[in-house]
Amino acid sequence: AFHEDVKARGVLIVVEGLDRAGKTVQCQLLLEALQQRGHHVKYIKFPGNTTMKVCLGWVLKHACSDRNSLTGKIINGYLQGQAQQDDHSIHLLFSANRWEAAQRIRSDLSNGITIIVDRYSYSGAVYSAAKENPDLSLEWAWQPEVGLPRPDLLLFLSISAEETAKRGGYGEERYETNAMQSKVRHLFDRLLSMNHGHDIHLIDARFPVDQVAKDILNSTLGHLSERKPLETFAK
Ligand code: DGP
Ligand code: NA
Ligand code: NA
Repeated sequence: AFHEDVKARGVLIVVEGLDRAGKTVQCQLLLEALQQRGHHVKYIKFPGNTTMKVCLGWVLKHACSDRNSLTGKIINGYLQGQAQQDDHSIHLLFSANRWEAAQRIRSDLSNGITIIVDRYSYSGAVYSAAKENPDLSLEWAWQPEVGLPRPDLLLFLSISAEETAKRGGYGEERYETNAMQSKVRHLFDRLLSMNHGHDIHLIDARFPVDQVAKDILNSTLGHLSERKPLETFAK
């Protein structure tokens, strides 16, 4: 029976990248493409309860993270600049927001549902480390992620901070400045070069939406028959 469960499990796919790399739109297109191929797919957006500027209606319809969770509300106020938080404290709240969803991710996967995750532990570590608080290194920032479900596939939408800045004015959110985004990009590169033991596909996100979507789908199709047990982020 154990082997039957493993065989039937869904695939955990994470999409990461800078603000305005196109993650949410690409998550939507991937979800639709996989559904058309007959897969049972869900979408989760982290952090929960942020202001959704892209595809608002679609996100609200499909997102299964708890947008009104306790941590989601605090994170939202922080991102909107309505509340100050100690760097470590808000870091742990972002992580807690992912831990709140961990059990549901596990059970959905074991029920054969493939999950597309819009930002995950990688954003968690790099956005906090980019603050250059001397007591908050990338290594420290990664630790609360240890033990969370490890994705089968990480799709990194690769684009420079300069390129995303050209995509129109940033919104009002706390981290949406050029200086912050270039630090974030640098730290993403550092974090991705550490071996997490899973596949990472760099997707060139400078191309038009349709081409990026094609690259993402091609990267994903090879992973849908994966039958290994779900792993967690190791120490
Ligand atoms: P988004 O709705 O995807 O644009 O995310 C909102 C902002 O929050 C974005 O600038 C990235 C940042 N962010 C996402 N996850 C985390 C996290 O775990 N920790 C920190 N510090 N920032 C995060
Ligand atoms: Na954002
Ligand atoms: Na987004």
